[in-house]
Amino acid sequence: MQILQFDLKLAALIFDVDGTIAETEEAHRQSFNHAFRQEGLNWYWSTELYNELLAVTGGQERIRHYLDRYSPELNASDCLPEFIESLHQVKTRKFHEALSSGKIPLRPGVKRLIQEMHGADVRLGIATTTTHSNVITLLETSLGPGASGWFDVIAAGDVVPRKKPAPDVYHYALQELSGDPDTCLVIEDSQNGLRSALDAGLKTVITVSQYTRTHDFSGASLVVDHLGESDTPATASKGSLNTNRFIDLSLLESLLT
Ligand code: XBP
Ligand code: MG
Repeated sequence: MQILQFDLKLAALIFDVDGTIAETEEAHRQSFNHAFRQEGLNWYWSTELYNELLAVTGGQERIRHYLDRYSPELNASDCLPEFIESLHQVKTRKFHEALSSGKIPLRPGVKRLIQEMHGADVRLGIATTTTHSNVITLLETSLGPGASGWFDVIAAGDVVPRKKPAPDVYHYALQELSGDPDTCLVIEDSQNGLRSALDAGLKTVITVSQYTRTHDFSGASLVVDHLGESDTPATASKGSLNTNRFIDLSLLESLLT
């Protein structure tokens, strides 16, 4: 008896933001340090320390984790939540300046793949722990005015109670896309993001980024250095690109079966 193998069509593609759409974490780190200086704090997050702190997602949660770890005496203060929130607002304003300067380019293949999905009526989503306004500024600056409207859902920051690696943000994005997990895929860059997507039942492609080269990507359907362009081929460190030089709709659909 012949078993019919139906090729599944991709219904939705969900992108992570930081490290996936663009290499933004270095700008985040510099924005945090700007806020600390501006508020008269003698805190400094080096790249080595930031690499450790990135295990905690969410900028406010990261500041709180830093305090717990390095200045626990400050935790007694009962106005700490307001202090952290105002410090994070200073940081976010500085990060918006960095995004608006246009100096943070999209990673290879991101614009090409988003445009291909848009043209093929594959629904687009965003699932990120960063602040919602950061996403809008990044998309409108790098893809053009109105580009955030190409996305059927932009699930960001505090839209869910628990940030990555909890699956909440991917459950939320999938619900908003009214998608079937079997016909949706995720593009991520980090271990926390991969855990979040997998625990939401979503197959995931990893594009390794500046701060995630040593992460554990067990469970990913494919791990590549970037999404690739015709003149900048992608390289897979897990899984196969077949004869493809870059990630496109046909290769993504081959991962669904
Ligand atoms: C990465 C994060 C964010 C950023 C900082 O988000 O964990 O917290 O590091 O941005 P993702 P905020 O990879 O899920 O896009 O300060 O706005 O949180
Ligand atoms: Mg990320």
